[in-house]
Amino acid sequence: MPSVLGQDTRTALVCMAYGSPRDEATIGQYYTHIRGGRPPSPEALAELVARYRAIGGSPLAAITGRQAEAVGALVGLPAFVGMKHSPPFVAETVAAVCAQGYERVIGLVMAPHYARMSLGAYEQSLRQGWELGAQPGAAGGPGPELLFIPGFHDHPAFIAALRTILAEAISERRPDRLFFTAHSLPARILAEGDPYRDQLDETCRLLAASMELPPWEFAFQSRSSTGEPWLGPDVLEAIAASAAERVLVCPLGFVADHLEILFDLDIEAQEFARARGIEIRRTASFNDRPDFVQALAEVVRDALVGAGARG
Ligand code: FEC
Repeated sequence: MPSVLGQDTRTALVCMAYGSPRDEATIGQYYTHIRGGRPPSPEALAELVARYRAIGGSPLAAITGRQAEAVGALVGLPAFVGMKHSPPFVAETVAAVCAQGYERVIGLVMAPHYARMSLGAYEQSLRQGWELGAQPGAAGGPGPELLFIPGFHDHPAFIAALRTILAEAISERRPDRLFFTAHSLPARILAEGDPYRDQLDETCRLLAASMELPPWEFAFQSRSSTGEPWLGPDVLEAIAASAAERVLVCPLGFVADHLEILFDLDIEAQEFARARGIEIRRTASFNDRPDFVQALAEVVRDALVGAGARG
C-alpha cells in the first residue's frame, strides 16, 4: 500500500488499546489492574475467567498488533503498540520509543469517542511514559514532541467506514430496528461535563444524515457492577422494550473483536434473544479491514497536518 505521508523516520506512531489477559493465569492480574490495583473477589474473578473461556481467549492483542502495523505502513511511520491494562503497557512502550531518539511521538487510541475515563486515561499513561523516556540524557537530547489524538468520532473517513459495514449488514437482511451501542460508563460522568455521551450522539447523527437507516436508537452495553449507576439504557433492556423481531446491533464504540463483542453480544445477547424469539445480528467488527485502516491513516495524517499548521 502506498504511504500517504512518504517515509518519515523522525516520527513514531504509538497505537493504544484496552489490553487483555495473555492466558487464564494472568486474568487475576489483569482484572486487578482494571480495578486500579484492588483485587476482585474470588466470585467475580471466576465469573470473568468463565467469560474468557467461553470465547476461547481474547483476540484483541493480536488484532491491535495488525491494526498498528497496517496503519503504520500506510502513513509511512514506525508503529508501536501500548496497552492500558496489560503488557506491553502504554507508558513502558512510550518511554522506550522516546529513548530511541524520535523527534515526535503520535498517540492514537483504538477507540473513537473521548471520555476522561477512557481516552483521557490513555493520554495520562502516554504522558507518564513520555516524561520517563524524555528525561534529559535518555536520548541525548530534549526528547520528542508528543501529539495525542483525542478520538475520531466525527471524522468523515470513520463515518464512511461505519456506513460501509452498516450497508453490508442491512442489505443482507433488513432489520426492523437498529441499535447503535457503545461501552457504558458510570452515570456521574454526565454531571462532570464529560463529552462522551455527546460524541456518541454526534456519531449517530452524522451516520443518520448520510444514509437511509431503519428505525434506530442508541443504547449502552457492557456495564460493570461497581455499586453505582451506569449510563443507560442497557441494550438488552432496550431491545426487549422495542418489541422488534429482527434486530441489528452496530457497536460503533468499538473497533475490534474482543470480550465485549464476542461475549456480551455474540453469547449473552444471543441467549437473551433466543429466549424471547428475537433475531439479533450485529455489524462486522472493523479489525484490520482496509477501509478502516485507511480511515485511521487519514485521522493520523490530519493530526500531523494540524500540528504542522499550529507549529
Ligand atoms: O477482550 C479483552 O480482553 C478486553 C475487552 C475489553 C474492552 C473494554 C473496553 C472498555 N472498557 C471501558 C470501561 C470500563 C470500566 C470498567 C471496566 C471493566 C472491565 C472488565 C473487563 C473489561 N472491562 Fe472495560 N473493556 C474490556 C474488558 N471497563 C474484563 C472487568 C470486568 C467487568 O467489569 O466486566 C470498570 C472498572 C472498575 O471495576 O473499576 C469503567 C471502556 C471501554 C472502551 C474504550 C476502550 O477500548 O478503551 C470505556 C475492549
